[in-house]
Amino acid sequence: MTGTEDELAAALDRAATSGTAIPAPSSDGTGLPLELAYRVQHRVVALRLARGERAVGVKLGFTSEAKMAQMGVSEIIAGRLTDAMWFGDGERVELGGFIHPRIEPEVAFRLGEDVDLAGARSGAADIGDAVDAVAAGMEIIDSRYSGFRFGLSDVVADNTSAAGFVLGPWCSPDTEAGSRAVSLSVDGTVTATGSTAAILGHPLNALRALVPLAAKRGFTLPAGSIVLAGAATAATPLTASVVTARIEGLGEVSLTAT
Ligand code: OOG
Repeated sequence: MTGTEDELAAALDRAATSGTAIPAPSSDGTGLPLELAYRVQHRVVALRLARGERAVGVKLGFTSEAKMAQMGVSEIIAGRLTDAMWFGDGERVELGGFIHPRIEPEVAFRLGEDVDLAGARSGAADIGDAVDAVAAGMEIIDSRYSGFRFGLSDVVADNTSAAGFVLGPWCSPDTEAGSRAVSLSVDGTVTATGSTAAILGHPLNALRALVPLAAKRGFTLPAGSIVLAGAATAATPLTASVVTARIEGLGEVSLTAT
């Protein structure tokens, strides 16, 4: 990578706010250490928070084989969600501000209590016990990199392509989220199907995998945090259409892209 952490964070922020892609930092062949990539991500998120956005949760990436295969990446990553990314169920989403958005179905958890990452790291508590609600959701990803092409550290620096999300009605935390059929449809045509079992065997395993990652990379998980467990299917390009995700037992969620 050429340039400093601050320069890369500023370039990623400009790319997001202007809807103009930039080359991935690793494309110059120099590489970007993962540690540094998470520091860039923190700066990118800090720029959003400085504009008045509020941190509302965390998203996981590459928790399924389908996603790893689609993007050629094989390690779990995490990024931050803010209130500005949050669309209401059924809401209209303007595509104009995005670069090349894609959409994917997600299982969402809500944490009812602060997660003590130091304690959790030593295996003292199961983060699953902190979940107070679960829902079907969708995530809009929009890589700030040209051609949606990147290496692992590049996408971490780019806040893991996080660009938007929508949540369906919350269900009881006792609702079984494992081995549930998942589908995504665009104007009524199914574009992706899968099972929540593809998410590390069970979406709760993704939530558990977040704990050491969050502790290591300086994330916090306060009460009220939303956690997107990562897509069970490959992502679908988001074009002007009505998109609906259905997760058996959790219900459905939609948005209208225009
Ligand atoms: C990175 C984000 C991956 C997921 O659910 O696996 C992700 C990307 O594919 O651009 O959000």
